Amino acid sequence: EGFGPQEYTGIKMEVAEWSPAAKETIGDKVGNRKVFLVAATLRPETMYGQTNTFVGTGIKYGIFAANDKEAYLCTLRAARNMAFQGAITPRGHIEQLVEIEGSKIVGTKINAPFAINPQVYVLPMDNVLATKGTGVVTSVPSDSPDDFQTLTDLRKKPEFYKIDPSWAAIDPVPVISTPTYGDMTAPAVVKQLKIQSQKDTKQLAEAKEIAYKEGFYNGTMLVGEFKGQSVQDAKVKVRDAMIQAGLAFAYAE
Ligand code: A2H
Repeated sequence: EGFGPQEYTGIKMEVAEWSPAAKETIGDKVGNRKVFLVAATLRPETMYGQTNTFVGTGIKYGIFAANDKEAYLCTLRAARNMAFQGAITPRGHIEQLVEIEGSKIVGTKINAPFAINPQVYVLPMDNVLATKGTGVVTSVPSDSPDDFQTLTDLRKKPEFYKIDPSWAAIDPVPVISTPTYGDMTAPAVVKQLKIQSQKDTKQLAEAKEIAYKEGFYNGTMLVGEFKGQSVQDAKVKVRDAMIQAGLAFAYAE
């Protein structure tokens, strides 16, 4: 981090069913356009194991026209970047159809590209930064310590987080095997570092580093088209396959 642009994959997750609060805010403002939540990820090869999607409840999002047929939900900052990178057309121009708070998006059901669980719910995460990526984060609790700990917190205190427990019902899915941690790298690292909650941000940063390196350098795919291949090989192939299928695009910042 810190030097040069970060190359993300923008994952397009079509809305299958809006939460009641989102439905009310949106009304007929998006017209006939299909709406996609767009998440920024550095690990497209983990999308098989997506179990939720996270937003920040205090973050302001927009729904932006991407072209005549589609609209993207992300932060205004990300939409501007997309417009300058050509992911939103016409290049350099943005049209915001709706402004919506993260808290209202929670409970929305979306289609998760390439995932073993094809439909998942939007949930709140404390540590989503408005200043990074799109403000939307795919949850892959098998391989991301932050995602695993957030899911654990949400399951422990659904009332506190104002969620329906059924939205957090999908268990982590094994996607990548690593020699040191097995089929569930993130839960193993979280346990090893004795992390208790999302608020343990220092230990979570360390866990993220360990899990990322172990997965990238030593991981093997357990599922999908590139099963049996190394993560280093599969990463680019999964990304290209998703882009080819119209389910993702390159996003840098
Ligand atoms: B990654 P970097 Cl399986 N706020 O995707 C907080 N976190 C954000 C974010 C935001 N606004 N936007 C993206 N992210 C997360 C998958 C994943 C990720 C796995 C394992 C590790 C991992 C599934 N979540 O990231 O600061 C996204 O989570 C560890 C590096 O730009 C994105 O990739 O390095 C990652 O942080 C980008 O973090």
